[in-house]
Amino acid sequence: RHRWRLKPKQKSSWTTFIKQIASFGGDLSSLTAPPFILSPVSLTEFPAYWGERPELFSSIAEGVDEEDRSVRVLKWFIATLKGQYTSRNEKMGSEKKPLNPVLGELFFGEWPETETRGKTTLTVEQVSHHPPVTAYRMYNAKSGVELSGFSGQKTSFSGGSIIVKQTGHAVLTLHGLPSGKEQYLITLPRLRIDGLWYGSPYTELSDMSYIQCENGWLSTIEYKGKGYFSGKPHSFKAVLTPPYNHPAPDEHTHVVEGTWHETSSYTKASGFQPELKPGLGTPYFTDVRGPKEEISVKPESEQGEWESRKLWKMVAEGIRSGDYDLASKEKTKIENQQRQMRKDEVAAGTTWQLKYFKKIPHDELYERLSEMYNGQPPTDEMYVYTGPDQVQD
Ligand code: HCR
Repeated sequence: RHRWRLKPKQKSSWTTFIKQIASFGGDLSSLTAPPFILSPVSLTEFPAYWGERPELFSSIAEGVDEEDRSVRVLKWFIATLKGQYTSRNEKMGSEKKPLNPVLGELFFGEWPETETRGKTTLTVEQVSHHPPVTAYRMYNAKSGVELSGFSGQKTSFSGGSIIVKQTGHAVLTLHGLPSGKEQYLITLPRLRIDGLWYGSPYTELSDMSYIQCENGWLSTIEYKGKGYFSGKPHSFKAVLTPPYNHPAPDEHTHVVEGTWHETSSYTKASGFQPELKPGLGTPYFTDVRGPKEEISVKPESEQGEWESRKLWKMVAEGIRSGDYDLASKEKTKIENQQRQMRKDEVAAGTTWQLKYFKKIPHDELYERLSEMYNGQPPTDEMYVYTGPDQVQD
Protein backbone atom coordinates (compact mmCIF):
# COMPACT_ATOMS: atom_id res chain seq x y z
CA ARG A 1 0.00 0.00 0.00
CA HIS A 2 2.73 2.48 0.94
CA ARG A 3 4.56 2.43 -2.32
CA TRP A 4 4.54 4.84 -5.21
CA ARG A 5 2.22 3.58 -7.90
CA LEU A 6 2.62 6.54 -10.22
CA LYS A 7 4.69 7.05 -13.32
CA PRO A 8 7.29 9.85 -13.01
CA LYS A 9 5.18 12.28 -15.07
CA GLN A 10 2.09 11.64 -12.93
CA LYS A 11 4.22 11.95 -9.82
CA SER A 12 5.01 15.62 -10.32
CA SER A 13 1.40 16.63 -11.10
CA TRP A 14 0.28 14.64 -8.07
CA THR A 15 2.81 16.34 -5.79
CA THR A 16 1.67 19.74 -7.07
CA PHE A 17 -1.96 18.77 -6.36
CA ILE A 18 -1.20 17.63 -2.82
CA LYS A 19 0.75 20.80 -2.10
CA GLN A 20 -2.22 22.78 -3.39
CA ILE A 21 -4.56 20.88 -1.03
CA ALA A 22 -2.17 21.38 1.89
CA SER A 23 -2.01 25.14 1.47
CA PHE A 24 -5.63 25.59 0.38
CA GLY A 25 -7.81 23.88 3.01
CA GLY A 26 -11.55 24.25 2.60
CA ASP A 27 -13.72 22.92 -0.21
CA LEU A 28 -11.84 20.18 -2.08
CA SER A 29 -14.57 19.72 -4.62
CA SER A 30 -13.57 22.95 -6.36
CA LEU A 31 -9.90 21.96 -6.89
CA THR A 32 -8.80 20.58 -10.24
CA ALA A 33 -7.18 17.20 -9.66
CA PRO A 34 -4.79 15.34 -11.98
CA PRO A 35 -6.76 13.17 -14.44
CA PHE A 36 -5.66 9.79 -13.09
CA ILE A 37 -7.30 10.50 -9.73
CA LEU A 38 -10.71 11.37 -11.24
CA SER A 39 -13.61 8.99 -10.71
CA PRO A 40 -16.37 8.79 -13.35
CA VAL A 41 -19.00 8.50 -10.60
CA SER A 42 -20.88 11.44 -9.12
CA LEU A 43 -21.28 11.92 -5.35
CA THR A 44 -25.07 11.65 -5.82
CA GLU A 45 -24.55 7.89 -6.26
CA PHE A 46 -22.90 7.45 -2.86
CA PRO A 47 -26.11 7.13 -0.78
CA ALA A 48 -26.64 3.80 -2.60
CA TYR A 49 -24.00 2.30 -0.29
CA TRP A 50 -26.65 2.37 2.47
CA GLY A 51 -28.72 -0.19 0.57
CA GLU A 52 -26.20 -2.75 -0.65
CA ARG A 53 -27.16 -5.28 2.03
CA PRO A 54 -30.91 -5.12 1.34
CA GLU A 55 -31.81 -8.12 3.53
CA LEU A 56 -30.10 -6.59 6.56
CA PHE A 57 -31.96 -3.33 5.92
CA SER A 58 -35.47 -4.73 5.54
CA SER A 59 -35.11 -7.32 8.32
CA ILE A 60 -34.56 -4.60 10.94
CA ALA A 61 -38.35 -4.53 11.25
CA GLU A 62 -38.39 -8.25 12.16
CA GLY A 63 -36.68 -7.57 15.51
CA VAL A 64 -38.85 -8.86 18.33
CA ASP A 65 -38.24 -5.95 20.70
CA GLU A 66 -36.33 -2.66 20.99
CA GLU A 67 -33.10 -4.43 21.97
CA ASP A 68 -33.26 -6.84 19.05
CA ARG A 69 -34.09 -4.04 16.59
CA SER A 70 -31.23 -1.87 17.91
CA VAL A 71 -28.83 -4.80 17.33
CA ARG A 72 -30.15 -5.17 13.78
CA VAL A 73 -29.74 -1.44 13.04
CA LEU A 74 -26.13 -1.62 14.28
CA LYS A 75 -25.43 -4.73 12.19
CA TRP A 76 -26.84 -3.16 9.01
CA PHE A 77 -24.92 0.09 9.64
CA ILE A 78 -21.55 -1.66 10.19
CA ALA A 79 -22.13 -3.84 7.12
CA THR A 80 -22.52 -0.73 4.90
CA LEU A 81 -19.13 0.75 5.89
CA LYS A 82 -17.06 -1.41 3.56
CA GLY A 83 -19.01 -0.18 0.54
CA GLN A 84 -19.08 3.44 1.74
CA TYR A 85 -15.36 3.72 2.42
CA THR A 86 -13.33 1.05 0.60
CA SER A 87 -15.20 0.25 -2.62
CA ARG A 88 -13.36 2.80 -4.77
CA ASN A 89 -10.05 1.23 -3.69
CA GLU A 90 -11.37 -2.20 -4.62
CA LYS A 91 -12.82 -1.16 -7.96
CA MET A 92 -10.40 1.53 -9.11
CA GLY A 93 -7.21 0.85 -7.15
CA SER A 94 -7.41 3.87 -4.85
CA GLU A 95 -9.79 6.46 -3.43
CA LYS A 96 -10.64 8.89 -6.26
CA LYS A 97 -12.17 12.31 -6.61
CA PRO A 98 -15.86 11.86 -7.40
CA LEU A 99 -17.69 14.10 -9.87
CA ASN A 100 -18.98 17.18 -8.09
CA PRO A 101 -22.77 17.10 -8.54
CA VAL A 102 -24.68 20.05 -9.97
CA LEU A 103 -27.60 21.61 -8.12
CA GLY A 104 -30.75 19.58 -8.82
CA GLU A 105 -28.88 16.47 -9.99
CA LEU A 106 -30.93 13.32 -9.33
CA PHE A 107 -30.15 9.67 -8.81
CA PHE A 108 -32.77 6.90 -8.60
CA GLY A 109 -32.46 3.17 -8.21
CA GLU A 110 -33.79 0.09 -6.50
CA TRP A 111 -33.00 -3.31 -5.08
CA PRO A 112 -35.79 -5.46 -6.52
CA GLU A 113 -38.19 -7.59 -4.51
CA THR A 114 -37.17 -11.22 -3.84
CA GLU A 115 -38.74 -14.06 -1.86
CA THR A 116 -37.05 -12.89 1.31
CA ARG A 117 -37.56 -9.13 1.08
CA GLY A 118 -39.65 -6.37 -0.45
CA LYS A 119 -38.39 -3.82 -2.97
CA THR A 120 -36.13 -1.06 -1.62
CA THR A 121 -36.08 2.21 -3.55
CA LEU A 122 -33.60 5.09 -3.41
CA THR A 123 -34.18 8.77 -4.26
CA VAL A 124 -31.23 11.18 -4.20
CA GLU A 125 -31.13 14.90 -4.98
CA GLN A 126 -28.25 17.36 -4.92
CA VAL A 127 -29.77 20.08 -2.76
CA SER A 128 -26.79 22.47 -2.70
CA HIS A 129 -23.80 23.01 -4.98
CA HIS A 130 -21.71 25.42 -2.87
CA PRO A 131 -21.06 23.75 -0.49
CA PRO A 132 -22.00 20.35 -1.94
CA VAL A 133 -24.92 18.76 -0.04
CA THR A 134 -26.71 15.58 -1.07
CA ALA A 135 -30.13 14.53 0.33
CA TYR A 136 -31.39 10.94 0.16
CA ARG A 137 -34.31 8.71 1.05
CA MET A 138 -34.35 4.92 0.96
CA TYR A 139 -37.56 3.00 1.59
CA ASN A 140 -38.76 -0.57 1.81
CA ALA A 141 -42.57 -0.47 1.79
CA LYS A 142 -43.09 -4.14 2.67
CA SER A 143 -41.15 -3.93 5.96
CA GLY A 144 -41.84 -0.23 6.61
CA VAL A 145 -38.13 0.60 7.01
CA GLU A 146 -37.14 4.10 5.83
CA LEU A 147 -33.82 5.95 5.89
CA SER A 148 -33.61 9.72 5.29
CA GLY A 149 -30.60 11.93 5.53
CA PHE A 150 -28.22 14.39 4.01
CA SER A 151 -24.50 14.51 3.54
CA GLY A 152 -21.89 17.25 3.23
CA GLN A 153 -18.16 17.45 3.99
CA LYS A 154 -15.86 19.94 5.69
CA THR A 155 -12.27 19.22 4.77
CA SER A 156 -8.95 20.28 6.22
CA PHE A 157 -5.36 19.09 5.92
CA SER A 158 -3.36 17.81 8.87
CA GLY A 159 -0.33 15.59 9.40
CA GLY A 160 -0.12 14.68 5.74
CA SER A 161 -3.76 13.54 5.54
CA ILE A 162 -7.01 15.11 4.40
CA ILE A 163 -9.40 15.23 7.35
CA VAL A 164 -13.05 15.09 6.34
CA LYS A 165 -15.66 16.00 8.91
CA GLN A 166 -18.99 14.78 7.64
CA THR A 167 -21.83 17.21 8.08
CA GLY A 168 -25.41 15.97 8.10
CA HIS A 169 -27.06 13.01 9.76
CA ALA A 170 -29.47 10.21 8.94
CA VAL A 171 -32.73 9.08 10.50
CA LEU A 172 -33.93 5.50 10.29
CA THR A 173 -37.67 5.08 10.86
CA LEU A 174 -39.54 1.84 11.44
CA HIS A 175 -43.14 2.40 10.41
CA GLY A 176 -46.09 0.29 11.41
CA LEU A 177 -44.61 -1.68 14.33
CA PRO A 178 -47.28 -3.04 16.73
CA SER A 179 -45.85 -0.53 19.23
CA GLY A 180 -46.09 2.35 16.69
CA LYS A 181 -43.30 4.26 14.96
CA GLU A 182 -39.67 3.91 16.15
CA GLN A 183 -36.83 6.21 15.11
CA TYR A 184 -33.04 6.05 15.22
CA LEU A 185 -30.70 9.01 14.84
CA ILE A 186 -27.48 8.10 13.02
CA THR A 187 -24.42 10.34 13.12
CA LEU A 188 -21.52 9.93 10.70
CA PRO A 189 -17.84 9.14 11.35
CA ARG A 190 -14.89 11.39 10.66
CA LEU A 191 -12.67 10.40 7.72
CA ARG A 192 -8.97 10.60 7.10
CA ILE A 193 -7.69 10.27 3.56
CA ASP A 194 -4.28 8.65 4.02
CA GLY A 195 -1.65 7.44 1.57
CA LEU A 196 -1.55 10.82 -0.19
CA TRP A 197 2.20 11.18 -0.51
CA TYR A 198 2.39 7.72 -2.09
CA GLY A 199 -0.20 8.55 -4.72
CA SER A 200 -2.59 5.86 -3.49
CA PRO A 201 -5.17 7.53 -1.26
CA TYR A 202 -7.45 5.41 0.89
CA THR A 203 -10.05 6.24 3.52
CA GLU A 204 -9.68 5.46 7.21
CA LEU A 205 -12.33 6.24 9.82
CA SER A 206 -11.63 7.87 13.16
CA ASP A 207 -13.31 9.17 16.31
CA MET A 208 -16.84 8.06 17.14
CA SER A 209 -20.26 7.85 15.60
CA TYR A 210 -23.56 7.05 17.29
CA ILE A 211 -26.87 5.36 16.65
CA GLN A 212 -29.41 6.60 19.16
CA CYS A 213 -32.83 5.00 19.33
CA GLU A 214 -35.50 7.32 20.66
CA ASN A 215 -36.40 4.74 23.33
CA GLY A 216 -32.92 4.96 24.88
CA TRP A 217 -30.85 2.16 23.30
CA LEU A 218 -27.54 3.68 22.20
CA SER A 219 -24.73 2.32 20.02
CA THR A 220 -21.40 4.08 20.45
CA ILE A 221 -19.01 3.14 17.66
CA GLU A 222 -15.31 3.91 18.01
CA TYR A 223 -13.08 3.77 14.93
CA LYS A 224 -9.35 3.08 14.91
CA GLY A 225 -6.90 2.48 12.12
CA LYS A 226 -3.57 0.75 11.86
CA GLY A 227 -1.26 1.34 14.80
CA TYR A 228 -3.95 1.82 17.40
CA PHE A 229 -5.61 -0.73 19.68
CA SER A 230 -5.78 -3.70 17.35
CA GLY A 231 -3.04 -2.57 15.05
CA LYS A 232 -5.31 -3.39 12.12
CA PRO A 233 -6.67 -0.98 9.55
CA HIS A 234 -10.44 -0.30 9.55
CA SER A 235 -10.96 -1.49 13.14
CA PHE A 236 -13.91 -0.59 15.30
CA LYS A 237 -15.48 -1.30 18.64
CA ALA A 238 -19.21 -0.84 19.13
CA VAL A 239 -20.96 -0.80 22.49
CA LEU A 240 -24.75 -1.02 22.60
CA THR A 241 -26.22 0.02 25.93
CA PRO A 242 -29.81 -0.10 27.23
CA PRO A 243 -31.83 2.93 28.36
CA TYR A 244 -30.66 4.47 31.67
CA ASN A 245 -33.63 3.06 33.63
CA HIS A 246 -33.19 -0.54 32.40
CA PRO A 247 -33.37 -3.05 35.31
CA ALA A 248 -30.33 -5.11 34.19
CA PRO A 249 -28.06 -2.83 32.16
CA ASP A 250 -24.92 -4.95 32.35
CA GLU A 251 -26.59 -8.14 31.13
CA HIS A 252 -28.02 -6.23 28.22
CA THR A 253 -24.87 -4.46 27.12
CA HIS A 254 -23.44 -5.74 23.83
CA VAL A 255 -19.83 -5.25 22.74
CA VAL A 256 -18.74 -6.00 19.19
CA GLU A 257 -15.18 -5.70 17.88
CA GLY A 258 -13.49 -6.34 14.59
CA THR A 259 -12.84 -4.76 11.24
CA TRP A 260 -15.65 -3.17 9.28
CA HIS A 261 -14.29 -4.31 5.89
CA GLU A 262 -14.02 -8.00 6.90
CA THR A 263 -15.50 -9.52 10.04
CA SER A 264 -16.56 -8.56 13.53
CA SER A 265 -17.78 -10.58 16.49
CA TYR A 266 -19.10 -10.23 20.00
CA THR A 267 -16.60 -9.71 22.80
CA LYS A 268 -19.47 -9.39 25.26
CA ALA A 269 -22.84 -10.82 24.34
CA SER A 270 -26.04 -9.75 25.96
CA GLY A 271 -27.93 -12.15 28.24
CA PHE A 272 -30.64 -12.41 25.63
CA GLN A 273 -28.38 -14.19 23.12
CA PRO A 274 -27.18 -17.36 24.89
CA GLU A 275 -26.09 -18.87 21.57
CA LEU A 276 -23.38 -16.23 21.12
CA LYS A 277 -20.14 -17.11 22.84
CA PRO A 278 -17.99 -14.03 23.17
CA GLY A 279 -14.37 -14.53 22.26
CA LEU A 280 -14.96 -17.50 19.99
CA GLY A 281 -15.16 -15.27 16.97
CA THR A 282 -18.07 -17.04 15.33
CA PRO A 283 -20.85 -16.67 14.59
CA TYR A 284 -19.69 -13.37 13.19
CA PHE A 285 -21.67 -10.26 14.01
CA THR A 286 -20.85 -8.96 10.54
CA ASP A 287 -19.04 -10.71 7.71
CA VAL A 288 -18.85 -8.58 4.59
CA ARG A 289 -16.12 -10.47 2.75
CA GLY A 290 -18.70 -11.90 0.36
CA PRO A 291 -20.40 -10.02 -2.48
CA LYS A 292 -22.79 -7.16 -1.93
CA GLU A 293 -25.70 -6.21 -4.13
CA GLU A 294 -25.29 -3.06 -6.19
CA ILE A 295 -28.24 -0.84 -6.92
CA SER A 296 -30.24 -1.38 -10.16
CA VAL A 297 -30.49 1.77 -12.23
CA LYS A 298 -32.50 2.33 -15.44
CA PRO A 299 -30.40 2.52 -18.61
CA GLU A 300 -29.27 6.05 -19.52
CA SER A 301 -31.57 6.02 -22.56
CA GLU A 302 -34.57 5.93 -20.21
CA GLN A 303 -33.27 8.55 -17.79
CA GLY A 304 -34.27 12.20 -17.53
CA GLU A 305 -31.72 14.92 -18.31
CA TRP A 306 -31.09 15.65 -14.61
CA GLU A 307 -30.32 12.07 -13.75
CA SER A 308 -26.71 11.62 -12.79
CA ARG A 309 -25.49 8.94 -15.21
CA LYS A 310 -27.18 10.66 -18.18
CA LEU A 311 -25.99 14.13 -17.17
CA TRP A 312 -22.34 13.05 -16.76
CA LYS A 313 -22.36 10.42 -19.56
CA MET A 314 -19.76 12.08 -21.81
CA VAL A 315 -17.50 13.18 -18.94
CA ALA A 316 -17.57 9.65 -17.50
CA GLU A 317 -16.80 8.19 -20.93
CA GLY A 318 -13.80 10.51 -21.26
CA ILE A 319 -12.47 9.51 -17.83
CA ARG A 320 -13.05 5.79 -18.42
CA SER A 321 -11.36 5.77 -21.81
CA GLY A 322 -8.48 8.04 -20.78
CA ASP A 323 -9.67 10.82 -23.13
CA TYR A 324 -9.23 13.60 -20.56
CA ASP A 325 -9.61 16.38 -23.15
CA LEU A 326 -13.12 15.11 -23.90
CA ALA A 327 -13.83 14.81 -20.16
CA SER A 328 -12.72 18.33 -19.40
CA LYS A 329 -14.52 19.83 -22.46
CA GLU A 330 -17.79 18.14 -21.46
CA LYS A 331 -17.35 19.13 -17.81
CA THR A 332 -16.84 22.77 -18.80
CA LYS A 333 -20.06 22.60 -20.88
CA ILE A 334 -22.04 21.45 -17.83
CA GLU A 335 -20.44 24.06 -15.58
CA ASN A 336 -21.18 26.88 -18.06
CA GLN A 337 -24.80 25.78 -18.35
CA GLN A 338 -25.05 25.86 -14.58
CA ARG A 339 -23.53 29.35 -14.37
CA GLN A 340 -26.03 30.55 -16.99
CA MET A 341 -28.97 29.05 -15.08
CA ARG A 342 -27.92 30.79 -11.87
CA LYS A 343 -27.57 34.11 -13.75
CA ASP A 344 -31.02 33.67 -15.33
CA GLU A 345 -32.52 32.99 -11.91
CA VAL A 346 -30.98 36.16 -10.48
CA ALA A 347 -32.29 38.15 -13.45
CA ALA A 348 -35.78 36.67 -13.06
CA GLY A 349 -35.74 37.06 -9.26
CA THR A 350 -36.34 33.32 -8.78
CA THR A 351 -34.44 30.58 -6.99
CA TRP A 352 -33.92 26.93 -7.83
CA GLN A 353 -36.76 24.72 -6.52
CA LEU A 354 -35.94 21.30 -5.07
CA LYS A 355 -37.97 18.46 -6.57
CA TYR A 356 -38.02 15.66 -3.98
CA PHE A 357 -36.98 17.28 -0.71
CA LYS A 358 -37.87 20.25 1.46
CA LYS A 359 -35.28 21.88 3.70
CA ILE A 360 -36.27 22.41 7.31
CA PRO A 361 -33.97 24.55 9.49
CA HIS A 362 -34.13 22.29 12.59
CA ASP A 363 -34.66 18.56 12.92
CA GLU A 364 -36.82 17.89 15.96
CA LEU A 365 -35.51 14.30 16.38
CA TYR A 366 -31.89 15.45 16.17
CA GLU A 367 -32.47 18.11 18.81
CA ARG A 368 -34.27 15.68 21.11
CA LEU A 369 -31.64 12.93 20.87
CA SER A 370 -28.27 14.49 20.11
CA GLU A 371 -27.61 16.42 23.33
CA MET A 372 -25.43 13.71 24.88
CA TYR A 373 -22.95 13.44 22.02
CA ASN A 374 -19.68 15.20 22.65
CA GLY A 375 -18.61 17.25 19.73
CA GLN A 376 -21.89 17.05 17.80
CA PRO A 377 -23.42 20.41 16.93
CA PRO A 378 -26.45 21.12 19.18
CA THR A 379 -28.80 21.48 16.22
CA ASP A 380 -28.93 20.42 12.60
CA GLU A 381 -31.02 21.12 9.55
CA MET A 382 -32.76 18.33 7.65
CA TYR A 383 -34.14 17.59 4.18
CA VAL A 384 -37.60 16.05 4.37
CA TYR A 385 -38.71 13.80 1.52
CA THR A 386 -41.67 15.22 -0.43
CA GLY A 387 -41.86 12.74 -3.36
CA PRO A 388 -44.21 9.84 -4.09
CA ASP A 389 -44.69 6.95 -1.65
CA GLN A 390 -44.55 9.10 1.49
CA VAL A 391 -45.50 7.41 4.74
CA GLN A 392 -47.99 8.99 7.13
CA ASP A 393 -47.94 7.49 10.61
C1 HCR B 1 -14.20 12.93 0.94
C2 HCR B 1 -14.64 12.30 -0.38
C3 HCR B 1 -16.03 12.84 -0.76
C4 HCR B 1 -17.09 12.38 0.24
C5 HCR B 1 -17.16 10.85 0.41
C6 HCR B 1 -18.24 10.42 1.47
C7 HCR B 1 -18.00 11.11 2.80
C8 HCR B 1 -19.64 10.81 0.93
C9 HCR B 1 -20.79 10.21 1.72
C10 HCR B 1 -20.68 8.69 1.74
O1 HCR B 1 -21.75 8.14 2.51
C11 HCR B 1 -19.35 8.25 2.31
C12 HCR B 1 -18.19 8.94 1.66
C13 HCR B 1 -17.12 8.20 1.32
C14 HCR B 1 -15.87 8.73 0.72
O2 HCR B 1 -14.80 8.06 1.33
C15 HCR B 1 -15.77 10.27 0.75
C16 HCR B 1 -14.77 10.77 -0.30
C17 HCR B 1 -13.33 10.30 -0.23
C18 HCR B 1 -12.56 11.28 -1.11
C19 HCR B 1 -13.52 12.44 -1.46
C20 HCR B 1 -12.79 13.79 -1.62
C21 HCR B 1 -13.69 14.97 -1.97
C22 HCR B 1 -11.78 13.69 -2.78
C23 HCR B 1 -10.35 13.91 -2.35
C24 HCR B 1 -9.45 13.90 -3.54
C25 HCR B 1 -8.40 12.83 -3.56
C26 HCR B 1 -7.10 13.24 -3.06
C27 HCR B 1 -8.77 11.41 -3.40
